[in-house]
Amino acid sequence: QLSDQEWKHVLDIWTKVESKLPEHGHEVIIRLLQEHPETQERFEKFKHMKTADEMKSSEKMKEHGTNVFTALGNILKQKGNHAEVLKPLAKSHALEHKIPVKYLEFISEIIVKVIAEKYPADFGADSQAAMRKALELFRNDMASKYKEFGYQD
Ligand code: CLN
Repeated sequence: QLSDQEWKHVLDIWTKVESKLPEHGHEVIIRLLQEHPETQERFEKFKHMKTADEMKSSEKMKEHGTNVFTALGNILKQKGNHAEVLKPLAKSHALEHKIPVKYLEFISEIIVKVIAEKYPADFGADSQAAMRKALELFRNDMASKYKEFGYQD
């Protein structure tokens, strides 16, 4: 679990992210697919895309980035009491999309990297550490739900 101070770091930086949420969400998805091409195969609607330019001009991908970042923001705002919000997400990612926890690690690293690039002055070492911890908590709780749903990656 995170301390009050750590949650404050997480939610303060998330307020900045929300000022350009669709753009940042879009960028994270593009970077994920570029850096970890195996993740692209999981997306029926994106797996045909060949270049980063194609991804950048895709409104569909931007919309997906928006959905992912909106869902993540809703989870972070629960400050760890996220069981209810997490459940449908764990269910779809385990049973429908078949997403290994490893891929959640990939996207977590990219989220921290992209925020650090966009907001260097507001995302210092303490905030980065707090965000990493929040994303780790999210992943651990996703992993336990995966088990409940009988999904092994
Ligand atoms: Fe995801 C769909 C939130 C990481 C693969 N994802 C969705 C939806 C989200 C969402 C909301 C739509 C509703 C639903 O199906 O459920 N995803 C998140 C959040 C994270 C996340 C929050 C982590 C921060 N998702 C991932 C990855 C994984 C993945 C670990 C592969 C690489 S990143 N997600 C999917 C896929 C879909 C999806 C394949 C279905 C997309 C579609 O066809 O519409």
